[in-house]
Amino acid sequence: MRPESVGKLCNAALPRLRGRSALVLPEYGRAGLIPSVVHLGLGAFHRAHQAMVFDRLLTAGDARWAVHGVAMRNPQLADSLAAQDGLYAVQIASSAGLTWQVPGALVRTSVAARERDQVLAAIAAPTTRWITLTVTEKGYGAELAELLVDGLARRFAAGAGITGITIVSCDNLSDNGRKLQALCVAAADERSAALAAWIASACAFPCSMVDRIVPAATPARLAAARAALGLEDACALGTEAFTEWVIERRFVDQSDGARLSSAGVTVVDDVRPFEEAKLRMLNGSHSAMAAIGVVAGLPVIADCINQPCVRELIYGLMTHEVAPHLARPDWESYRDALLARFSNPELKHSVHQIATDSSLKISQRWPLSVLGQLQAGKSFERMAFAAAVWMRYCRGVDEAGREYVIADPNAALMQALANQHAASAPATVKALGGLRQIWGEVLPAQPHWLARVTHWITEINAHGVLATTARVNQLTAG
Ligand code: CS2
Repeated sequence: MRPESVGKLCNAALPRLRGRSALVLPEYGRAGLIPSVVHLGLGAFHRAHQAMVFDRLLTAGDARWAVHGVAMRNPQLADSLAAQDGLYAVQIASSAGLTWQVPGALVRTSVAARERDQVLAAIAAPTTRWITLTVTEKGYGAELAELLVDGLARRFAAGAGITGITIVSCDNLSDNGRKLQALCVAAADERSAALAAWIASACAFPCSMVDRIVPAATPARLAAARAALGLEDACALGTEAFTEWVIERRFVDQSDGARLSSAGVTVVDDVRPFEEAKLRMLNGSHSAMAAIGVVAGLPVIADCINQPCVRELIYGLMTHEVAPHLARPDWESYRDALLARFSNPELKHSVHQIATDSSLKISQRWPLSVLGQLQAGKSFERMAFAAAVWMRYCRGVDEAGREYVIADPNAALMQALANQHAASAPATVKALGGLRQIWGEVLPAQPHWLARVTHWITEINAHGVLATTARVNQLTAG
């Protein structure tokens, strides 16, 4: 017998969901909402982070935060969301238990590669006030610049009375607002100096730090959504209770700052202390655990941090090698909160997901801590070990002999270098540790750094990653 068919999550199904326990639904009418925010990079993170802030603003009665979500290339999610009227369920896992929320901010979707004109029209629409972006580290190139500048040029061409847009990068890049502004202004300048000047002066590019752990959806999560809603939801996802958005006070409409604050966003003059702490403490630890987890065969972050030796390593890394160089004052409580977040058993955050694009992520996450330790004449053993595990990760085969795919634009190079030199730790370090786009200019020329990375590769090859983790802890104890 075929299983009884259940309906699909959509506007018409909302009344049926009212009254279910541990489920929060949109309390505002969605039908007449006109998008004021264009989001580029419609994926899990945006839907569990910025879209939920915009949902709070809509709930508070400010109708100007509905979202037109744009997938850059892949139509699958955008089409599934469109079939559900932009609705999806988010499972929120805290120590108090599991709750569900269906945010209602997403009211329209497009695919940039398929419906470019819709996206340009949305950027040019006078009702559009904001653009947010989660296009990942590798997204900040010519293709993005061209899309944004095409849209902004159309807006500019409308002439007198047109306002600029607040354009907010929500990717894990240091100085993300400045980088995006420079990219757009340079691309515009190739077409017209007037357009470039208008973008530079009329649009605002605040830097922002975003934080919420949002693992990619799994079939288990979709099944949990079906059980919780009594409906089919092809777009359900899971996240933690913690969420943080720190944004620079730099808006086209100055009153946006107060509005965002009322929805739980921290608006500051300088994002840097928050951004640095997040990139180096959270993301830095994540990348270290991702490499350890893949090579040692621990599938999710909670498996890694629940290994006492990994926990000790990450605690020591944050305390002794990362935090001394941060300006964020409350770093001890930030660290302790991170350890608790990493061990959230419900998240099931895949180490492979975090290891994706590692060649583009590490430069933001590790080298500045190592340089800080070098300058201070302090130990960087844990960082050297993390670098060594990453080089072992580049081989594409774990310690049990299982092969895995390295999802990275530089995968072919990484794998070739790692395997070509697998028999020699110094040669591995010379090849992979010499990649300046990852390690910068200084570290590839630091003999002590290279020697310690070489040492840990030798140890990993002899004893395995987890036993070597314990050795790093022993060496650095006391
Ligand atoms: C992770 C981040 O995949 C990764 O590289 O480190 O996505 C991390 O989960 C988020 O930045 C948390 O805010």
